Amino acid sequence: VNRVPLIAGNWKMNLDHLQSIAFVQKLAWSLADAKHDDASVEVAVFPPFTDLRSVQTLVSADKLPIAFGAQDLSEHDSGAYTGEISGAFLKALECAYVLIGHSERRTLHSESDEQVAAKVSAALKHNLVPIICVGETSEDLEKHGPSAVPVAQLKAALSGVSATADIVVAYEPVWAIGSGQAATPEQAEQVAAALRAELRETLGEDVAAKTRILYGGSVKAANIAGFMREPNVDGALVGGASLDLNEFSSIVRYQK
Ligand code: G2H
Repeated sequence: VNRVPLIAGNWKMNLDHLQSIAFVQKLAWSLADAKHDDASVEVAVFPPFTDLRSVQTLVSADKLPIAFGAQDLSEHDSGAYTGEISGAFLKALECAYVLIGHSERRTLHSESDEQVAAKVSAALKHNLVPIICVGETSEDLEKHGPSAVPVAQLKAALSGVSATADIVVAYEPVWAIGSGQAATPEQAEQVAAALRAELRETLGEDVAAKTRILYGGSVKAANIAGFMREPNVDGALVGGASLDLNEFSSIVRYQK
């Protein structure tokens, strides 16, 4: 199975409105300059909710080869949920993807495995591709070894998922996020292989073979190639380095 690599930029709550729009336009120019082929590497950005409409307008008006998505969604469809954004709203904005269960959501907003699973189901119901984020803390790593916690998180997140679902998994060790201390490609591969085995067990061979597994945590232009050489790593979820156009463009243009 040929899995098209995905390079995804998680902007978190960083770029303001004008910066977001300028970034997408410049990224498009940079991809065009480099004769980027989106059939060989898919590029996606994850702006704050408030910039999704503007990004959609820009991308659709100029048919830019840039996918986009939201950083979170509500597990509910509609109703009295002040401040929440539903999958239906995101689909109406033509989002392709939605990040679910990023460690910052799990930690700072106490998102449980159950809530992550409910959000995954909500995303699929609205035809959004969930990017299911999993990862262990350094204490987890010491106590349980490299893949136990990410695999358990994935298992929980898949509880309402059917064997035909279109999903992406992102392995982001918490100790590597924003720390400058990325995992080694071998560490990423070891966990990615365990996550693929879990997909095989839970959803079957077809989903396991087609699902892209990303590595995230201090990815930059200088280390992307090593991750992309690993057979079970199919792309990257990039935080800090996705805010710098040259750095992000270089990541997209990685050479194995
Ligand atoms: C992990 C990652 C992006 P960074 O949060 O999701 O961020 O690349 O800054 O470690």
